[in-house]
Amino acid sequence: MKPFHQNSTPATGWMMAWLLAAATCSQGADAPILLRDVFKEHFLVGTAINRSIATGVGGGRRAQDQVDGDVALTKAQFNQITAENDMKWQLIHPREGADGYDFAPADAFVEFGQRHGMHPVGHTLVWHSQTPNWVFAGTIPPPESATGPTSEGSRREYAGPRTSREELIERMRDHIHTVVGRYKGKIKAWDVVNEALADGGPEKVLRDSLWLQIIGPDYIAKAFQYAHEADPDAILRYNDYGLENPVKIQKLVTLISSLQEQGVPVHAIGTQAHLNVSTAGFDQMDRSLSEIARLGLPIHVTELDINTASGGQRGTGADIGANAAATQGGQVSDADRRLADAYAGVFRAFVKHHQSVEMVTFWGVNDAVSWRRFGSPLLFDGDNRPKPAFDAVIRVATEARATSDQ
Ligand code: 9MR
Repeated sequence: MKPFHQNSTPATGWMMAWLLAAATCSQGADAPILLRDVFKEHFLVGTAINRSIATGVGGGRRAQDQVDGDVALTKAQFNQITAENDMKWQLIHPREGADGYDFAPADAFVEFGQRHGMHPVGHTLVWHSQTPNWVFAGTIPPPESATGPTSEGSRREYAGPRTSREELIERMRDHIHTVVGRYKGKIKAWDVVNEALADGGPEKVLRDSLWLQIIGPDYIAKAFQYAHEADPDAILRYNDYGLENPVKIQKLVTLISSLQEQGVPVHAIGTQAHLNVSTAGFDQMDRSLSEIARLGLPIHVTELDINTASGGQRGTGADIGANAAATQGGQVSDADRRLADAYAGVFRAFVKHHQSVEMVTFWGVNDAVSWRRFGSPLLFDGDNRPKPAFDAVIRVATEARATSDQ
């Protein structure tokens, strides 16, 4: 029995009627076609949402009518939501101390999910990125090796005097207990540790983050233990990118098997699936899911998108530093058709592995709000119109139902 159940929300209002009509498959069906419905026998279908969608307030990059459209599309198509940014440490806990939390945007996100019968997922408790400096700061001088660029070659998070192992553990425990405790029973799944695996060759398993340097490798087990203490019923995920790469999958197996041997409460694997149109497809995803499934845990596809920018066709990284370059250069030729083929392939793999895959979350509602917006990586364009990739994904569901009815 899968721990998540499906939920549907009635559609109301002219905006919804328009969206539902627009989202009807171009092959000419009468009823509106909704991702959350067509895959309801297989997995939840979700999306990351930004603050404008959660609060319904436009005015930044998206005008009010565009935000209204984004909200309507979210409510119509998806039954699960993830906070794209508002639960990251930098935003929810920017300052030290009990008064240092800023819960309002995260509360709005959770309420949005509750109001519309969608499962809200928490992202993310412990990450090397988007963690404010005060978390790592103290009086211990940093080692000399910590003053240049990181061994990952990316921007160093914080290079000043550091706190002690004991104090950082205490800060992490306070953060996790407070945040998970606040949403106990409301948020059913959490990304507890995000992107702790190193990129590159097999010799280094863990990313050389400040968490690792100051606490040591047991920071990961401790984070899961604290989250479990705060909400024993929550599904606790380990989440990472690049799990299409056999070397990275091997590191995942090393890390998770070791946590399992220690009895650490890791309940699901999150595979981000930030893919590229030249390599994404059935074979790549089938191989990746088969390997991850060997850990015996449910799989959540947590941040799905497929980049069609020609500058982004190498590698499977989700490092924000590399992203600017990865979305340059215009789109690959025949991008819409290639995107449709790639999405059809990965969804065929999700359906094949539906015993393991409990949830598939797109990283954004439409191309205009995507972190990779120049790579037009999603199923809906900036006006919330379904692209050929939407039709291709729906066809996979139709074929899967036809096969299971035979
Ligand atoms: O989509 C997010 C973007 O708005 C933020 O600026 C960025 C900051 O690091 O994080 C993006 O989301 C990331 C997610 O939290 C973790 N996996 C990689 C995602 C894309 O960078």
